[in-house]
Amino acid sequence: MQMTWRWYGEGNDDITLDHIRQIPGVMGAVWSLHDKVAGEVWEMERIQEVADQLKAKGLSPAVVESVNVHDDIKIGLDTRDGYIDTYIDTIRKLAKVGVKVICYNFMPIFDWTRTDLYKEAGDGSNALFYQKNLVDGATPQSVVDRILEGAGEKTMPGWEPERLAHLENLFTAYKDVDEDKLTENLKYFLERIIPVCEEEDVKMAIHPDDPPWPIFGLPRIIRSREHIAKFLKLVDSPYNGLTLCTGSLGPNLDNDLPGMIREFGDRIHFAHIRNVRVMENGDFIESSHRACDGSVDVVEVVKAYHDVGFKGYVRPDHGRHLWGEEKTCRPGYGLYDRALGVMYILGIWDTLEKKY
Ligand code: CS2
Ligand code: MN
Repeated sequence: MQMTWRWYGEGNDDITLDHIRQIPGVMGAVWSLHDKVAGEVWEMERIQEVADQLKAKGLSPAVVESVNVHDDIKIGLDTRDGYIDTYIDTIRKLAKVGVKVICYNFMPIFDWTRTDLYKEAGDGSNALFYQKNLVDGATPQSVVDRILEGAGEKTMPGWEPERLAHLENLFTAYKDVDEDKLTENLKYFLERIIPVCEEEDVKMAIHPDDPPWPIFGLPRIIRSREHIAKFLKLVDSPYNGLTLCTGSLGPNLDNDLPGMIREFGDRIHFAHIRNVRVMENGDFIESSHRACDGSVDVVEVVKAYHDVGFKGYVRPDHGRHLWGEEKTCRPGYGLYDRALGVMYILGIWDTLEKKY
């Protein structure tokens, strides 16, 4: 496996490339043009600029997370073809600087959803938290308000205030989109982009839904073994693959994560490894990567990757906020707990490889 680290870009992340290159084993930075909204053109000069910054520090630019998909594509509007053309243009440009994997998601309106960005964990640290009854019994607007208030000045992918200002219109636009329709629209998108990916040697890696169940009546279609098996058949090409995120699939305890890795291993291009502690009432908090701290058996997860001979990219997904860093870091993206996560994952991997 090839260890990477998510980086939000020069001037947009208080963790610098110099910090990142000092974390053992990290060979690449997972990047994006974070100021771009879904559907916008990515200029070649901007892409080249980031690739050069990474290469200057000895880091690979091979993984981009995310190139976001415009709502018109997910809803299936006539305007989708223009947005798909733009998406294809971005794939071709990214290929030119050595990008090999593009992570994206196909969740309507909301990306990952939490009710508290800084839940006290009891030891002075805090972490992202999901309280079920606050979503089940609440309006979408109240959840948006909670998240945007918690984020303060920081921008968070998937939670763009400009887009979410039109929440009611977005819900109206999605009113006829059920699971089947969303799946059909995903197939339409994939049928156009995957041939280009094959030509350019860029692998698409869809990110699972987080949390792995429908919220506010919106369909979610990448959230279980069955959904993933169906997704992979929509376009049966190695270029149509997965970002297997244990933290996103993990809150549903029925999801057998090592089993999924063994079954879908050759279609997993990007592994997000993270732990969550699921409580009896279904609430969950993000915990340290250590297996005994949460409900995801991270040791078994890494073992499964080892068993299938995983050669793809991996990153520690989110981390807790430690030692006061929540004052400066983006929610879930502090330095310390993710760095500890890297070391835990590599510790398991090296033991399995006996490369020491
Ligand atoms: C990420 C997602 O921070 C996160 O939870 O894993 O925002 C992820 O980048 C997207 O869902 C993928 O498009
Ligand atoms: Mn993830």
